[in-house]
Amino acid sequence: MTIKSTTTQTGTPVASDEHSLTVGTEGATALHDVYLVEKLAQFNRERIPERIVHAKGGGAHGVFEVTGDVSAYTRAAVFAPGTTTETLQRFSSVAGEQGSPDTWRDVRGFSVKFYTSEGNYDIVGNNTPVFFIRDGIKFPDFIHSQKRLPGSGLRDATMQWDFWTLSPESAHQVTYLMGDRGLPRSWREMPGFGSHTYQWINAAGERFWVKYHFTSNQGNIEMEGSEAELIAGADADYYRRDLFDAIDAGNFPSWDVSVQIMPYDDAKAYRFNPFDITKVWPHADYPLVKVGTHTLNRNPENFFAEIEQAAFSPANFVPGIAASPDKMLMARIFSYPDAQRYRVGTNFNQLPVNAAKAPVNNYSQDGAARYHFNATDVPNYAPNSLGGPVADPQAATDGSWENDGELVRAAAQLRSEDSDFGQAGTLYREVYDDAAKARFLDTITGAISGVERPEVTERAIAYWTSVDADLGVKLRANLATWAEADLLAEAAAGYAAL
Ligand code: HDE
Repeated sequence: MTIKSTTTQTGTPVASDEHSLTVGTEGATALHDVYLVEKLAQFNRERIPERIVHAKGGGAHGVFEVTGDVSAYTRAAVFAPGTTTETLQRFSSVAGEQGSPDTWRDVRGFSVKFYTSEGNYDIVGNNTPVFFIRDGIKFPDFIHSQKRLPGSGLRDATMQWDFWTLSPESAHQVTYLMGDRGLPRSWREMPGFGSHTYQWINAAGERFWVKYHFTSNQGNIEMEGSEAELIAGADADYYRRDLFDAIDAGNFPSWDVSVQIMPYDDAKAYRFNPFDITKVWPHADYPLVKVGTHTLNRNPENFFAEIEQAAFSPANFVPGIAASPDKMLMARIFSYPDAQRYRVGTNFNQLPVNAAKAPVNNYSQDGAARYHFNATDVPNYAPNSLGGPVADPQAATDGSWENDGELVRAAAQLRSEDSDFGQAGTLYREVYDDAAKARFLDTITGAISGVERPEVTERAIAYWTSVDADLGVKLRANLATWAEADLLAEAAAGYAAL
């Protein structure tokens, strides 16, 4: 094996990786030790800003294979019968920082990038079908309440429950979070959801509303709170390791990808607002239609290049797929590329992991760290008479829906069965069995017992009473028992200290 010479970033051989250039062996270090300066300066710049949410994660490359036929609903090439598309997936937790333990209770991110023949298509969802809020203007406040107090830098149950109980639309998602789904056994053994309602458009221009579901072929398996706490201490990277090891061993995880499809006009009178991300569409109304299978089969070779710099965005649509009038989705469509221009840099879409496999032609130019440039014979303005690329309204589909009315700042009108607590109550009563209900009660009791303002605790009891009256009664009793036990434990500790 020939050993290569170490060089500076500009290719000049370097003298040593062990000794700085000094005046004698005991003297001052020379500032013109170019390699030392370059090495330290480069090191200081290794980190880019972590994602403000979903900072801790992991991922892998994969493939999506269409097995069904949904061509009656969308003209998207990625979903055409028989199509195979390369993908990238990233999983994450939401609130913790980059080094935080994987097994802290949290919602998990579920992002998939499809490198389609018509450009990149991203589904950036979670392992829950709903979300805590329904208007993007509340997102920074919500995230602040889940992260750290500005003064102490500590996470704080009081502010979490203060925000949630003042934002009752959070009840459905908090019921998921505090239930078993808040602690998956691994990223492989959890489902994924696009969560929002999206628009599909078929070749005839007909529109449909859809919701994406990824069903794990490994099953949905969760862990107990006590086990998750132990693992959080013993192996903070438990999920990242599990995914990497499984793929490394050739044990490729896969998910069946399905959609719920709502005819365009059904949305007008549906019993729940179909564009409210705090609601699901019951499967009895809109059953799952299988589209294909997504399999992860290749680990990253360089985590930073392929996972940390990956830029997923709900703004990345392809012809045949578009947005819906979900206010959260519209806020996200602005937010993600904005975050990526800041976090990765203006030309983040030129990095290999983000670059489309379809041709990219437009009149944008320059910017920091630009790598690909338009050919010199192509003009840099449109319209032009020099044969530059031309926008094609037939090829593109913006998606559309009817709008009317004044500009307002107001909630959407409630449908016949819309309420903040209704679907949360159904989830608790009809989906959780008795054992899951008991674990749920213990989890919310534990979480609320950290609240330090009695009026917030009272509001939390009222919040869960609105979800389910019996749950409210049990919660009040459980909180009292736990408080008493804490007092007893404190008394015991005090006695032991004498
Ligand atoms: Fe995100 N979210 N989000 N989010 N989100 C980000 O994007 C944001 C929301 C989700 O693996 C950020 O590049 C706003 C819902 C995932 O790289 C940021 C709103 C859902 C990931 C951002 C939401 C998600 C993110 C952080 C309210 C599930 C990780 C840096 C309108 C349906 C993506 C970045 C990855 C990441 C903003 C709400 C999922 C700041 C403003 C709802 C899986 O742009």
